[in-house]
Amino acid sequence: MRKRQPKTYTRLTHPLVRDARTEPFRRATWDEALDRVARGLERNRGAFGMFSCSRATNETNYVAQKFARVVMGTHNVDSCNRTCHAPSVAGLAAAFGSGGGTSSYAEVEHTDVIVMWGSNARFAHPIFFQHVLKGIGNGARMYAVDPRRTSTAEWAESWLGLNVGTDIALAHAIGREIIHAGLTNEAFVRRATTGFEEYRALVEPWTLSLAEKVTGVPAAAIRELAHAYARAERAQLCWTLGITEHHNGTDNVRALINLALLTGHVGRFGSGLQPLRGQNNVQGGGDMGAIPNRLPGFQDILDADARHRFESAWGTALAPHYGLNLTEMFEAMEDGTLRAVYCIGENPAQSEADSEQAVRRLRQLDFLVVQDIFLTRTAELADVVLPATAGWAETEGTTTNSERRVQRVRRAVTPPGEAREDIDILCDVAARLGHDFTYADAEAVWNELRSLSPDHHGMTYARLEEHQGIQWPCPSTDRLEPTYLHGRLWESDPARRGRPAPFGIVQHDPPVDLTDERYPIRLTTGRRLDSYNTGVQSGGFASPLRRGEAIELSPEDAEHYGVVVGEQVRVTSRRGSVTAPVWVDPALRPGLAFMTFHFPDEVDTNQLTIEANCPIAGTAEFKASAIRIEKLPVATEVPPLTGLTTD
Ligand SMILES: Nc1nc2c(c(=O)[nH]1)N[C@H]1C(S)=C(S)[C@@H](COP(=O)(O)OP(=O)(O)OC[C@H]3O[C@@H](n4cnc5c(=O)[nH]c(N)nc54)[C@H](O)[C@@H]3O)O[C@H]1N2
Ligand SMILES: Nc1nc2c(c(=O)[nH]1)N[C@H]1C(S)=C(S)[C@@H](COP(=O)(O)OP(=O)(O)OC[C@H]3O[C@@H](n4cnc5c(=O)[nH]c(N)nc54)[C@H](O)[C@@H]3O)O[C@H]1N2
Ligand SMILES: [Mo]
Repeated sequence: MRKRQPKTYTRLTHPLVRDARTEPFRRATWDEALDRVARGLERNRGAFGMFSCSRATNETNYVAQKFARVVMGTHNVDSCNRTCHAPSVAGLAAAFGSGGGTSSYAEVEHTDVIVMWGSNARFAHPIFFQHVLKGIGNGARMYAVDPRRTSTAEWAESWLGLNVGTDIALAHAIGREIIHAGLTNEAFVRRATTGFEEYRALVEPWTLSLAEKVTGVPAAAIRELAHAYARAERAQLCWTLGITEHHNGTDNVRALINLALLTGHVGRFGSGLQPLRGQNNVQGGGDMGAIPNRLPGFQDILDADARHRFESAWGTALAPHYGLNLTEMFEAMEDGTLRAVYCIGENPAQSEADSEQAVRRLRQLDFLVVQDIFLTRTAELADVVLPATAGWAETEGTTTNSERRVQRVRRAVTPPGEAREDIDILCDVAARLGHDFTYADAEAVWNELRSLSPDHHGMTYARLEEHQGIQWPCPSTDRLEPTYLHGRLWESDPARRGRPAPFGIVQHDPPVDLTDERYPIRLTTGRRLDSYNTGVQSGGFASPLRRGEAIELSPEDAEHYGVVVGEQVRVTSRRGSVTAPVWVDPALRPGLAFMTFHFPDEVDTNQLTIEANCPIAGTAEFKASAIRIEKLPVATEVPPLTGLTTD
């Protein structure tokens, strides 16, 4: 039987328009397309939202948020960070006042203990993982906390295979064990934190045996991790979506930060907290203000001084309140208060939880413009589609990785057809709406940002070149700061130490979508090494080393349901139903299933997921749905088993 070929996306080469959504697109000139965008936005003033692209440059993100705030008069601007690491930013900001990861990649090479918590970095952050491997080579011990025995976990000293959504229970038990074993860093706790007594009372009920019952992790393994982490001279706690993509993602993050506060594993070289960010420039997008609550340089919109600086630089009044985040923008589409969206390099029709609902809401818009490099499923819903150059290799600018390092990117290849740079397109629309957004080049955008963001002030293009990237904060043009954050917490002088970090008082709260007799299996979703997000940028090729979507089951469940590799099953959640072939993976424990969302054109996984959102960060619980599976009559062949994509 023929292998399923992933859908091929071809590059957009010219603008597309149509008069009605029922009509096919027709090719248009840039002038006509941009006029239509201007008209569509103008008539929806006051009901507008901007989705900004986390693969595009900092300069694009800066201009995109400025467009929303200055041209459209709204803080409704956001990006994929909302579906991803918004809880990390919120949790870190609540504890330390800044949402960035505290350490540098290379520090994992010079540390004693590395905890990879809900993070499959071997697949999703392979460059960082090279540093982890060097650290292990240098003698560091690595612990993996993940419901699946991932290919990251294969490298760990110990794998803590917890039940999905029980991370707070596990973290609290570790905290309690550290306290009871007398391993608290008392001097640090006293000087640099607040709320310890409340925290001690909070974790007290979480004995190792209660935690074992709730999390499924043997008490001895919890104890071992607690002792290793607390006794280590230096320790790095790294986490990703296994922590954040939950209805209580920010609470999860706070529970992990508590462990660093308890042991003093933050604010020193080799000790810190690393939320490995997702897309190449999602850190930068947020730093540039493409989020609804911060101006460029992570400056709070509610801070009147900061607001006034931007008001005088931009010559416009800025509302003293937060805008809607991505999740709230989708809700506002439902009730009709958001009627126009400018979507730059996002594919929410396939990446949002409960995608059927997301598509229905996008269809309800009065006007949708999509600016992308491919004709995505989201673009297929649009009124106007604008072809952009790729932020990678086709555009000048900078991006910021998850160790806060700003690096130059350059145009190395000629963009296809009539594709134009994201910034140029935005500036042309701004002009049509009466705003002069003229910039000579990307560097001019960057210099405007530098004049408004103290954290970026010292990073001229020339210096970025000279140092091969610079990490923020970089306030001065003649000095570099330490490569880790919050060293201040170790200062003996209280004035220099600044605001102490509060312990997060957060409770264990299981997933919203409960398993029961009708939906007995816990489905978690995530990534594979050989594919990228909704597959737009990685679809289009099949090889013997690559397989398409599958529902991955434990050997025990496969036997229980009487299904074998390649057999088609119906997978049903409380939201929807899809058909997918079975894959059997010994990395899974009974009762747990795994799917990616890389092949939504073949199997739309997000029809199954639940839009249960973290109330603080707005991130959906992609990591925990309840499903059932039913065997289908016809067997279908899937590509042969390979080591590469199994985890
Ligand atoms: N190859 C590849 N690399 C990528 C991407 C890609 O699509 N492909 N996407 C990029 C993006 S946008 C992002 S955000 C990152 C994501 O990078 P990761 O977060 O590492 O990737 P995921 O596979 O989504 O999830 C990580 C792990 O969380 C585990 N998990 C699920 N539920 C729980 C839970 O309740 N608790 C715990 N502790 N763990 C749980 C899963 O089993 C999974 O192994 O990857 C980036 N890099
Ligand atoms: N089930 C499930 N769903 C998930 C997740 C999960 O773990 N499970 N993870 C969530 C996460 S972490 C994320 S980040 C989201 C990702 O969600 P999205 O960001 O919506 O998905 P991508 O496939 O990354 O889409 C990126 C788009 O940007 C375009 N693009 C790339 N470069 C440029 C550029 O320079 N300019 C412009 N204009 N466009 C460009 C690409 O062509 C592509 O269409 O998915 C979320 N959805
Ligand atoms: Mo992400």
